[in-house]
Amino acid sequence: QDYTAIKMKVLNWSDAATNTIQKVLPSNTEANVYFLAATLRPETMYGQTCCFVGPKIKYGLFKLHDASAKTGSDNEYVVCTERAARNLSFQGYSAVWGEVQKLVELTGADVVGTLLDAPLSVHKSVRVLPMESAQASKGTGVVTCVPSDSPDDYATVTELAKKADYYGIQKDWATLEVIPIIETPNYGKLTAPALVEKMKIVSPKDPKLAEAKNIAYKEGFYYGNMIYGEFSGRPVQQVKDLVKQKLLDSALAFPYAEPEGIVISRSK
Ligand code: ZZB
Repeated sequence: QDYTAIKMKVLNWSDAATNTIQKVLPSNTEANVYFLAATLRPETMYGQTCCFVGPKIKYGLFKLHDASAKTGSDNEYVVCTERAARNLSFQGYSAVWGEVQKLVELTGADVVGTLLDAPLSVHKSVRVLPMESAQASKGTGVVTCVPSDSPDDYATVTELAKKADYYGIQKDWATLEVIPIIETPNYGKLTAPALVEKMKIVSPKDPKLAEAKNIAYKEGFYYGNMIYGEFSGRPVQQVKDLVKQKLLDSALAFPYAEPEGIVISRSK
């Protein structure tokens, strides 16, 4: 699987993570830390409203080395799963090939509430929020949330807003405006909310979400037109690579490949 790894820069750590981070990265080190989200849909980045982590998933803070010098300075760190860090180390993103440099371990629950800058998003900053269905064994374990075009994301933010107290978050972290960015002939300007409603999906655990996701992928890719941003008016098929390139050129993202069926990590 060829993902685009999106660098969502930390602006302000959650209370629970602040001390841990201070110990390994004192504030005078001027390090840039990013939550690293793997996406297959770079053209939707305009609509990011939050960043999901699995509350029980173990993440690490890893040193990011930039072989191509394309990812910016050499004082960069990423939050992702150890498994993803290992994959990154085989793709030229660690100082020594195949070796990871872990500074500290964090659980998803620790980082909920962290404030991030989401590249290209219409929203100035977004929060890290819990997603029970986030998978540790896929991508980086970090998922950027685009509720306009991802049914899973829409179902999850709806649930989080409804039960903010239960999830230990502030309601307004989950209620950022859902911006129309892609129009599809069958589902209009907000494909994911339209699908969730039409298929009567009421929870992020609904098994119908798998089918909704497939439909949203196909509709968006084959029939979607951009209605937001500098490529507005053009088909998604044309724009996908242009947005990706724009992110790569500005060092806000880099290519991240996931070897299918190959287990590199020794941890579970
Ligand atoms: C932004 C986005 C916008 C995404 C969209 C999808 C959609 P796939 O096809 O199964 O490989 N994702 C990435 N990693 C994880 C994870 N560890 N756990 C749960 N979800 C994850 O799925 C790739 C997509 O699943 C990624 O692309 C990411 O969400 C999510 F409008 O990034 B996407 C119709 C989907 N639309």
